Amino acid sequence: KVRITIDGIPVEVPANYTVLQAAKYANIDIPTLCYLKEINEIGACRLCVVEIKGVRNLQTSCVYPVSDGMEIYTNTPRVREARKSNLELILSAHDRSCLTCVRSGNCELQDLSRKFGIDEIRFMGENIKYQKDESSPSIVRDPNKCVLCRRCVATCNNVQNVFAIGMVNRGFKTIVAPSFGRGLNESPCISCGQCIEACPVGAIYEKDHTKMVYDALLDEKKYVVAQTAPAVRVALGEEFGMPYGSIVTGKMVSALKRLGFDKVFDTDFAADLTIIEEGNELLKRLNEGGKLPMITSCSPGWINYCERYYPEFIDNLSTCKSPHMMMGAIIKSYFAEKEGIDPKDIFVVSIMPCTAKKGEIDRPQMIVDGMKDVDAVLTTRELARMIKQSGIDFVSLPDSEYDNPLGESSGAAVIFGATGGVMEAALRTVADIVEGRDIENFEYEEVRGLEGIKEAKIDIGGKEIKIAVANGTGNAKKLLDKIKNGEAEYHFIEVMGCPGGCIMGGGQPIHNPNEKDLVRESRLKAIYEADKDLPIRKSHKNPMITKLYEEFLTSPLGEKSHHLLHTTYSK
Ligand code: HC1
Repeated sequence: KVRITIDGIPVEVPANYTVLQAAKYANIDIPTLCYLKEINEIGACRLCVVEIKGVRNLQTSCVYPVSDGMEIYTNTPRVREARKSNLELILSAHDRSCLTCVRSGNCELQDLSRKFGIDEIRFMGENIKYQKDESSPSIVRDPNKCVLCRRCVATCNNVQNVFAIGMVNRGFKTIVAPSFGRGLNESPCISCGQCIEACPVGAIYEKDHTKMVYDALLDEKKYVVAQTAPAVRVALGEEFGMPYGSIVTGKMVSALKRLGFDKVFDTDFAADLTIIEEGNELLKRLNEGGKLPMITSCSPGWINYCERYYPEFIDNLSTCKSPHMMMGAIIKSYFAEKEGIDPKDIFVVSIMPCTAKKGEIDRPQMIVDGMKDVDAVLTTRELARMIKQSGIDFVSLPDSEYDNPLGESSGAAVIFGATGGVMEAALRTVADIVEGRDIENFEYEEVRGLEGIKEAKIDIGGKEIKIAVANGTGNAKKLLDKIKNGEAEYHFIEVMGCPGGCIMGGGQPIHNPNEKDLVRESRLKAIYEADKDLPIRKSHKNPMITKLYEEFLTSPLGEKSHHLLHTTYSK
């Protein structure tokens, strides 16, 4: 520990702290823009400058280490003037069309400008006009809004290990972009959207599908069906000022009905269906000598990563489509048949915490009988925007139930939204099938929590099953490298593309990323509470799933399942 003073207040802090950490500890607020805890600590924006006694120049507190006896001043006229000038310099080169910006009202730069009382900008920046990059099916890049903080670059490279974007050109011409002037679609981008969550401004955002959905809702010939992902229900409320991790399932269903959807189904139903198909696929591979370890396939960011970086593991991927794609296929076959609707008139909208799902719906391998399973994907943020635009008072909405026959689901399906959830859901079912009984002890604590990689050995019917769970593609890389190097062996692996799983997907409400830990833990807790609240907590106990097999699919991994619910990948 070292003893220091900050603005005259004596504090004792660990010797490895930076000045910024020490100030936070002393409840003194220092503004930051480029700083992203443990991910991007580079002192680039210079908004966090402080005065240190005996040191001539102002120092960036996010990278300056404390030392014993240090006297720090965070609020002198010199500090205030320097921060204001630095902010004005950033603003001078920024496209300040805030009124039409997707992040207006939730922009760190806007907040800082207000906080610093910026009423004029004294500098003339080099305002080069760049074209937006709209080449990706999921993500739009607008270099005019970029403040060069590098938070997206550090997240893409250091957290996700994707290396899709970097700093290109020099001086005033510097921008964040894929290399060689390429569009995101030609880069290794996996569409996970973690860059969006890291961006302090509106320089990266999801591709808009709201217009397409409004058009479908207005089209009298279209039968418009919504389905909602597990993780949306524990985050949507945040867009309306509700506490992190509020469970708003019933209000969300009410809002979708008010928006005019003909039916509101639950992707969780299809998560249960996925467990039946994937559980049986695992047992088949274990018993008949198929490719192991089997790796889950529900996260399209992860699938993109595997195809681009680890094609040698493609045969390890489960052939199951992700739950929302299975749901689309079932809506356009089973449900259409039952209701006597021409599937070509059905428009399926997935409400997802994910940006990669926007690209997943266009995969040619997913087309069934010439039709897309899902027609549009709205992120949690886009749905919130539609609700606000429609004048719906979300917080005071009553709860509504999902429609049936595709609205009933188990607790096992809800936990899909958190890292380890798909694994636990699969174990709940596979163990029951193998042991031929209703196992009471079905909460697998070993696979819960936010550790980047979790490993366990589970006894199922006297056989030891080695499992692993990775969240975030950076962790998936570490796990796959271990397997490749012969350092580890598993039977079954869950990979989710985003750190924390879908609860932290690239389509979720954006908060200051330095509050990420609290957000993640709150949503995680909510997911397991939602599981506990449900009367049925194992996928194979969902009566609507049993009915679906009886009335339509006949058997897991059967002919119809293969046609509708399974897919292939590109090497
Ligand atoms: Fe997910 Fe999934 S859990 S991938 O994280 O398997 O996006 O929530 O919808 O499809 O069910 C996301 C979440 C989601 C699918 C399911």
